[in-house]
Amino acid sequence: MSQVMQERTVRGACPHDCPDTCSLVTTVIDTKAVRVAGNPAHRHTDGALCTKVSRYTERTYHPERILHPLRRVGPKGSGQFEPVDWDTALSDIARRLKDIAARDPQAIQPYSYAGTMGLVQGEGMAARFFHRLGAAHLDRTICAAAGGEALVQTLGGKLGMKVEFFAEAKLIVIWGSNSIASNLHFWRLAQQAKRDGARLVCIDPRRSETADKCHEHIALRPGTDAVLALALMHELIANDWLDHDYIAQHTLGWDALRERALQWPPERAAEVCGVPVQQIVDLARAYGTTKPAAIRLNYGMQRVRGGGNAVRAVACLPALVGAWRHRAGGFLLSASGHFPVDRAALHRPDLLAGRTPRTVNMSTIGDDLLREASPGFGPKIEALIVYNSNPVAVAPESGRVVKGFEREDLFTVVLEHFQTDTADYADYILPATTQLEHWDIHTSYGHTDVLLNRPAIAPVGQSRSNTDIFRALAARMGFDEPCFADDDETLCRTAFGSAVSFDQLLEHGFATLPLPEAPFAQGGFATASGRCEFFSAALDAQGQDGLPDHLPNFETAGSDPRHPLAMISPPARNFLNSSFVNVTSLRDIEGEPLLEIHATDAEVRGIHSGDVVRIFNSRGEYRCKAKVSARARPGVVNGLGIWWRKLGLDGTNVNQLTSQRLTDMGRGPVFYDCLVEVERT
Ligand SMILES: Nc1nc2c(c(=O)[nH]1)N[C@H]1C(S)=C(S)[C@@H](COP(=O)(O)OP(=O)(O)OC[C@H]3O[C@@H](n4cnc5c(=O)[nH]c(N)nc54)[C@H](O)[C@@H]3O)O[C@H]1N2
Ligand SMILES: Nc1nc2c(c(=O)[nH]1)N[C@H]1C(S)=C(S)[C@@H](COP(=O)(O)OP(=O)(O)OC[C@H]3O[C@@H](n4cnc5c(=O)[nH]c(N)nc54)[C@H](O)[C@@H]3O)O[C@H]1N2
Ligand SMILES: [Mo]
Repeated sequence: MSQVMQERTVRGACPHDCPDTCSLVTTVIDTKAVRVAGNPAHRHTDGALCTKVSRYTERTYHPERILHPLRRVGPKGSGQFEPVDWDTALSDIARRLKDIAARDPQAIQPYSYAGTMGLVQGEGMAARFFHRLGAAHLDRTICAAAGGEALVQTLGGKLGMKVEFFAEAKLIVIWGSNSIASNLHFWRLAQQAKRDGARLVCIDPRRSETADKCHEHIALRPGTDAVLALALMHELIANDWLDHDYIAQHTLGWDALRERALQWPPERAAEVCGVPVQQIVDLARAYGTTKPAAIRLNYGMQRVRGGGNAVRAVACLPALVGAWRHRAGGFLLSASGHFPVDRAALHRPDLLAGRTPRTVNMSTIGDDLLREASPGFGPKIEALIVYNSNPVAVAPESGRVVKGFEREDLFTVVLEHFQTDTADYADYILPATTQLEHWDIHTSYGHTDVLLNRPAIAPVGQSRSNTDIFRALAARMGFDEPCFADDDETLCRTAFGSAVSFDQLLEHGFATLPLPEAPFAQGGFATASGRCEFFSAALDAQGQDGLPDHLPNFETAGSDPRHPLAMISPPARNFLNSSFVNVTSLRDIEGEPLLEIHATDAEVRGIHSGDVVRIFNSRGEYRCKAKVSARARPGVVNGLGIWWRKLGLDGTNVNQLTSQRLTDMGRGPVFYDCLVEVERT
């Protein structure tokens, strides 16, 4: 007797922290998702997905998926757990949180980032829960804080070109971004422009996959982008490749910026950046004389001390040449400021009822977990609720982070799909649903469409969505405000209110924001002055330099003879931060953790490809295999991440070496501002 198989498709959204935010079509047979594909009807996705997300079913049905709540039985970090039922887990967690909250709710620390970018499974119900509790706030700085603040201070928000028009540009500068790895759908547009005759220039210390495919690669030293931008300005001024009219009408602080830029002739900049003078001169000529010219930044350049200043310097360039006048000219780092999200309705800060809890910076969680109570800091952190993040692997200076998570007097709850490095340190692990199993609604930072994600299958095992877990915890804490009864579809509708048609989202899976084709063609910047602020009065008032400048790295090459090499640790193509590292087919493509090192640096150290090396500095050490490679420039080693510590050679990863110092703006981390030494073991 043959059974009739029920096949259907469900439209969704890729939840991952990537500028592309793809529209997904999941094929379900009976109750099982069998295929996840890109939606051909969504222009930006164009029916294509990256290798990672096309394996999404492998992740969802992974044999190591956590399927029921787990309670710790071994020592912290040993990863030994026993299954418990939901009722036992939730009641015990609520009891522990109530005890702490009775003393001071600020001792309870949420810790979350962008495991899912969804507005609902992100902070939708979680923020309500923590606001009502009066828990500490988390400053979510780990990725984009410096660049984000720089955009706010220059353009007035996370605003920029509409990505689709890059296809029409005649010059595309890809600056601090490995688009092929981390922004694949943008790369398709860049290729289209290239076929139509555009010149592509890549600015990156690493000879990335993207650099390979551009006409020109400028391999500057990490943390020297502001210098390069100022030298470009110098040449624009010297050759009068300026749009004087645009500058006069739509910018602020030109005379002062001009003076600063004139201090950076290409010869001086070339010394600091470690690149040939001619490359700077040629790029300036191309940028000054090609129309339309478009710059695609991503976040690579802002993970150093002067990251905010660097982004500001680059963000000034389009106004100087009037590139914004054309829809295919200008600049894009993030588009997320275009979305009219009603965060107050979603997050309900009114539940704080006048309380103003302290804020802990996620980028210094290592130090902060080890801090005692003090008047400046407030109470010692007694409980940590982690969701959508894997801090033990991704936060800087993991030696300190691990020490913090090891504290016997810290109560840690981790909502996860897998037993990550962080989950190993939990007192309770709560099994969370994946994107195929829950509702959500998404903005994007690389395009300007809203996407709806509908559940394709029922929760796997006993997993529950983040929202469901926080609703259940709220009930056990006795929080009886009606907002804790909102279901996920209601939360999806709340995110944009009437600003976006929910019917359209239900029907198509996405909705395009009605935006002008060229955001600043007639000025109209979102700053206080309405102009592109070369000079920022707001920064000046904070005691910062009001003009963009070069702030050398904390750890500049040559400053420490014991640690002469700079290390950067950008994303691996087949992982998404530390997500997917446990998906076998993707890990097989990446192979193993590697350190790319230039032949000259390898030779003086007697290092050959395949040797196990010890990478070390004053913060710690980490072992992996070396790969002698032209992808590394002299003086800079590349440790592509972010591997799970427990899958590495010695139970650590690159973040054992990175520091907890913070960027000039936004209190962000400085992952790529890190000196090391490397030796053969
Ligand atoms: N496949 C894949 N895609 C991803 C991710 C992933 O892990 N894997 N991560 C996602 C996330 S969270 C983010 S934030 C983005 C990150 O992606 P991007 O924003 O593109 O930023 P990074 O990957 O940090 O760095 C991009 C490039 O900047 C270079 N770089 C390092 N230091 C400097 C510098 O000082 N100056 C310049 N000009 N370049 C520098 C690096 O070598 C790298 O090639 O990508 C997202 N997409
Ligand atoms: N050395 C170095 N370190 C870095 C970086 C670097 O370039 N170099 N990049 C930094 C950057 S840009 C970022 S954004 C951070 C990223 O750091 P994180 O935001 O922590 O990202 P992931 O490592 O992907 O971990 C996300 C976790 O969330 C889980 N998750 C996904 N969806 C859900 C869900 O619906 N519910 C629950 N409960 N869990 C879910 C996943 O299983 C995964 O383990 O790392 C930073 N760390
Ligand atoms: Mo990120």
